Amino acid sequence: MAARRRAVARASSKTGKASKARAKATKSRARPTATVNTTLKSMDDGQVRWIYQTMRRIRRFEETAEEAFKAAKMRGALHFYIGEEATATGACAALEDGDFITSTHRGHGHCIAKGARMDKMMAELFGRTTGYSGGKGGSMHIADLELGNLGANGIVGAGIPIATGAALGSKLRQDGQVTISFFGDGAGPTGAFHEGVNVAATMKLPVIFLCENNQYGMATHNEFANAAPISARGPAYSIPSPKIDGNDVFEVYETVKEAADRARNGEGPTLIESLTYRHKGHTVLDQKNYRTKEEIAEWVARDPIERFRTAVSSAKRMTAKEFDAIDADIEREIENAVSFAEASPWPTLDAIERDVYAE
Ligand SMILES: Cc1ncc(C[n+]2csc(CCOP(=O)(O)OP(=O)(O)O)c2C)c(N)n1
Ligand SMILES: [Mg+2]
Repeated sequence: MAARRRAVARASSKTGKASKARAKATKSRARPTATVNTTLKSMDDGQVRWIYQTMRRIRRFEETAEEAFKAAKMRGALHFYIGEEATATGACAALEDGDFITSTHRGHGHCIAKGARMDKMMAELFGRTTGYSGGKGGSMHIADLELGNLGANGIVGAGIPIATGAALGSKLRQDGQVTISFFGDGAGPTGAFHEGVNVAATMKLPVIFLCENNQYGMATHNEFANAAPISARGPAYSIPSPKIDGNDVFEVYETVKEAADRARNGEGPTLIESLTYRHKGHTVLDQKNYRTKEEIAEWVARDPIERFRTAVSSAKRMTAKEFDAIDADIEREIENAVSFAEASPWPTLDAIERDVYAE
């Protein structure tokens, strides 16, 4: 027992050193202001507002869900996207109505960025019948086919072949629609990744494989689990595979827009590695003892929402008052979402088998 404890202590001190070294190696590489401004100039005021609104909605939705969880108002697992908001938001900003996404277990951000209603999402987390899955699915089972959201997914990597299938459908229908598959670095080693990407590349399907490399799959560092970086894999499938700063909403937007244009022009898939970080643990219950305080602080300092606010304020596209007004609107939306969820009924026992089998 003592020997095991010593081994664990040795391993975690090694992890700590590696984590400190990584924090040093990933020092902020902010893009030149000129590049940010070019993208910002190409956006109209509505788009700029939408990006801020969306990132703030995601953040406040999750902070509120965490409070509710800690107050024992909801059960199950919650995986927070806080810190990663720029990736879903920049990506969905580059899509058109009618395009599709597949999501993951860490899916609140994808759902909100694709236009999901926060009241129906909150009700789902609270386990109420008015939720997206009638209160029986919870956080990891939110889909909205009308919005083109083909669903969150608790199985790591499982959204990848679903996205390939959706893109095959688009190619056959010639509907010009594009699908984004969001997945984590932890899906890199799965068979589903290789099968899904290979079929899409072979058939030149209109799909974007967007890896959110938040650097950890549970407590495992991505470099430990993946033999080669995700962005090094494009040549193996003869597709582009750029690596981008996933906390820079403008860079995400530009990269996904280019990939979507390629897809719509029949040039096939793109694999994007979006480097980001989750501020919180793997789930709401994570002890976070596999990352150093320094590493977390380094990434919190690169908060995508703060970076966006700074860029937009310096370019004089929005004033502090306008930002604050959006924040106040979102507070009201969140309060309404919680009231809606709390006032909604629980599923009844006789509904327990409904939706399990197709009727
Ligand atoms: C096929 C499969 N294997 C293992 C798990 C358990 N599991 C849940 S989340 C997770 C880590 C996923 O890491 P990543 O893909 O990087 O996503 P992140 O949580 O970092 O967003 C694992 C291993 C699972 N849900 N599905
Ligand atoms: Mg990860």
